[in-house]
Amino acid sequence: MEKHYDHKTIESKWQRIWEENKVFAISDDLAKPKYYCLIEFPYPSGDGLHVGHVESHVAIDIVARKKRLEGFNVLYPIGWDAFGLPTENYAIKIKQPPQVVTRENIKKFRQQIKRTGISFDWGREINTTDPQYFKWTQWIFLQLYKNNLAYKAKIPINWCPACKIGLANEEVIDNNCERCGAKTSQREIEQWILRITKYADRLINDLDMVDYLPRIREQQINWVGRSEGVEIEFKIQPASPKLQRGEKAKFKIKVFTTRPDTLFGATYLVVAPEHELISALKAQISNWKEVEDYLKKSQSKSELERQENKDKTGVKLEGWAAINPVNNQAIPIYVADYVLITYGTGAIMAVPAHDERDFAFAQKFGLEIIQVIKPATGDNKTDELYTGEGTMINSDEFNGLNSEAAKVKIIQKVKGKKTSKYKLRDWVFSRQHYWGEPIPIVYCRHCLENSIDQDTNFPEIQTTIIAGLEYAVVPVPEKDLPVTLPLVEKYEPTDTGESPLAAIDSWVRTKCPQCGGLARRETDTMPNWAGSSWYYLRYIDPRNDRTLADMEKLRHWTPVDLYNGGMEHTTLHLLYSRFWHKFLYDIKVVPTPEPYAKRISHGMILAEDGQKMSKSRGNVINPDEVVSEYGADTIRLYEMFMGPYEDAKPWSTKGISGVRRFLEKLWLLVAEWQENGRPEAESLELNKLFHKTLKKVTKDIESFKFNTAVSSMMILVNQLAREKKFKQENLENFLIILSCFAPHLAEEIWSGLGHKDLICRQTWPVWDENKVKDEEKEIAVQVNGKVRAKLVVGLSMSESEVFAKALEADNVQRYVNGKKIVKQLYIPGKLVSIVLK
Ligand code: ANZ
Ligand code: ZN
Repeated sequence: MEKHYDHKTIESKWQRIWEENKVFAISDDLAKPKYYCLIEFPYPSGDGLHVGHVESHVAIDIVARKKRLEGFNVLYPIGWDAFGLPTENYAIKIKQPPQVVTRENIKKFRQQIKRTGISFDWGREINTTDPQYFKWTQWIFLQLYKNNLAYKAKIPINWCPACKIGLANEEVIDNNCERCGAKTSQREIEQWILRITKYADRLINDLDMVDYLPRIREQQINWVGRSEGVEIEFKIQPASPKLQRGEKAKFKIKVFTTRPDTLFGATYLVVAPEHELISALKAQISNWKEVEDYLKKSQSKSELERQENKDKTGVKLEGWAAINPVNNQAIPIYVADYVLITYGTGAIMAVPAHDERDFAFAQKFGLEIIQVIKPATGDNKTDELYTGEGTMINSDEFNGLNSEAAKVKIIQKVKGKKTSKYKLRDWVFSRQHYWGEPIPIVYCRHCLENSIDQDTNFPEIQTTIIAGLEYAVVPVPEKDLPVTLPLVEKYEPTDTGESPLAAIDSWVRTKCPQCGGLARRETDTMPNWAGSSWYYLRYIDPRNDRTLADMEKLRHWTPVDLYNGGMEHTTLHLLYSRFWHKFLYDIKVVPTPEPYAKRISHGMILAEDGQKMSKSRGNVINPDEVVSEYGADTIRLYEMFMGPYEDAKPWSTKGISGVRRFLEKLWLLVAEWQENGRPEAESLELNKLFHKTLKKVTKDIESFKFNTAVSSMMILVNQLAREKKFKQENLENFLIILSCFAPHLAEEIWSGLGHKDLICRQTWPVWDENKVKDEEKEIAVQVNGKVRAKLVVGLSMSESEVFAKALEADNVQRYVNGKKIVKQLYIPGKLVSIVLK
């Protein structure tokens, strides 16, 4: 073996050998246990690969390689999430079709990824912009349409004047466009919308079937935002003269509340500015002009502004009153924009003594505040806001009950209807852009006329209005898919807000698939989320042209066993793809109700200055340069060594040199060991360390603690360098585990030892449990200087492991009890000392 570690030659050599031998293609042997691991497929931007991509690719590569060595049939695929606005904008700028730009970008990404030695099965590469792929994205849309889960509606959308695009709520951050930062406004246009709300309950409940990181799970639940409450009806009547006995109230209104126990404290009622009651009452609203002005003003505000507004605004509907059903009190009605039409029933009973927003409003407008709940313990100040549960007061026959019990009784008394409401809105699915999947719908005037003539024969058809004319909505037949994008000169969005496709007459005009008459195509395209909502299914059967993936294969491979992605888009991507998956499950196209059995996330890699890497800051690290200078094995090992996998961590050039030196040291020591005739007389200590390292790395990979796995391998190598004598068998076992992290170097040394087969085709080594048994000792745990517990710990346990174990001890927990720890100290083998504030 050469003494010089020449990463360039070694790395390209093994990459070529792996590729030529299709080493990472899945096996057809269905008897082998399967393991499907997945990274979020990258968006091939013009900027090329990012060190953040490398981080997650490598981490899951380590898992994939280990699983293969353990005898699993591993699917670890890669593809391209290639539709999207940056490509479209860049294409406009350089006057090249997005198709060409995408092809170039993918080429670059592919090369860059291959240089990092990831064990992807390249034979399954997919690309969301490939018509053979998006044919099935369109097919899924048609199934959604047929199942009444896709509909058109004119709704206010968030409009970005710079991108000229409609944005979903989640793409607007603080009233600014998520993409370009411009201030967004509201616009009403006809949009395709997917009825994700129908799946709201299952999107929460089925989380019990999967293993997601707790914060990811929580975000799913919060986004759906289920709230259990009650609808209560209030009668509406003229403020004066009062209704005569026996005379019926003309109007009723329903409010949604989560606190029916506070009904006696409801001192006014509020409707949202868009509530239909307002126009119904209009004729007898004596201050109509004032009301109308207010409605106009609130129209210009976005939902977010309205929710956040600190200074509550509103106008009383003079001339009307609502009747509180629990005590028949007449209370005033207000219109105020802190109540949203899109939530609950768009109307509330306001309880200023117990709700913060109502409290602020009542104070400003001088409205009555009646306290009806007092804290079960403690003092009782009536002029303060109290939002908790407690004991009922000022509530007639319910006084003295606790508020939980009163809830049930009050609901009974006023015949309230229990119901759940959700924060989740239906998914706005249309985009007015070129570079997306065309929505496979055609609009036909003839079909509309025909259906009117012979209405009995026609199935119920949906209609839509385009430029003032009514059309029948005709889904493109499945046999005519894919609906492809026309190749054109111009991709610029139009000022009218229509998709650039609308300007391409030859494409828009088409034959109606139902009647053969002249019809027009839908010109909106799908959002980026579409292609990524089902791609993991396509990897399983990427070239199938009869169905999106063969059911037998899906039965074998789904669900995905391990799914990794960044924290940023976790919530929506998971929500959308879980929704599609559940729908596909309902129509019996996939065999499981959930797509991903386990989900983890990696932390962001920051620049050396601790900031987010960005072109404008000029602090971006290009992985290509690092690979050239230090080698793929070094960048792989380094990124795993940087810190805990889920944490954000800054790049360090010093750190990467250190990792490179570690590999050089290992290389050299093996070369010298061979030169010296492979002396095998290892010490007992070293022998134990081999076994401990095997165990530690195995366990660490299984719990995604890659950084500590690397450091324990470093400790072993230091010991090898010191002792210089070790058994070949132990060295080889170590090389096998190292091959997950630094696969090129491991293959090269392995073959240098005389092996003809590949290291990545070996078997994961086992350790001797007798040799890893740790010496144990009893230590004392002190809290504020007093011994509170005794604890048995392993002497090799790390400080943080010992602290964690100490804090778990019952008696320690009792004393700590949520208090702030100001200092903790561990004297190995003796004592833990915890100092509380
Ligand atoms: C009376 C009440 C008394 C309320 C009280 C709260 C506390 P979550 O938990 O988010 O579902 N609400 C209902 N619909 C609304 C709308 N369209 N716009 C703004 N606010 C609305 O919140 C439910 C509570 O939010 C409801 O319960 C209602 O106020 C308000 F001490 O009713 B509550
Ligand atoms: Zn037709």
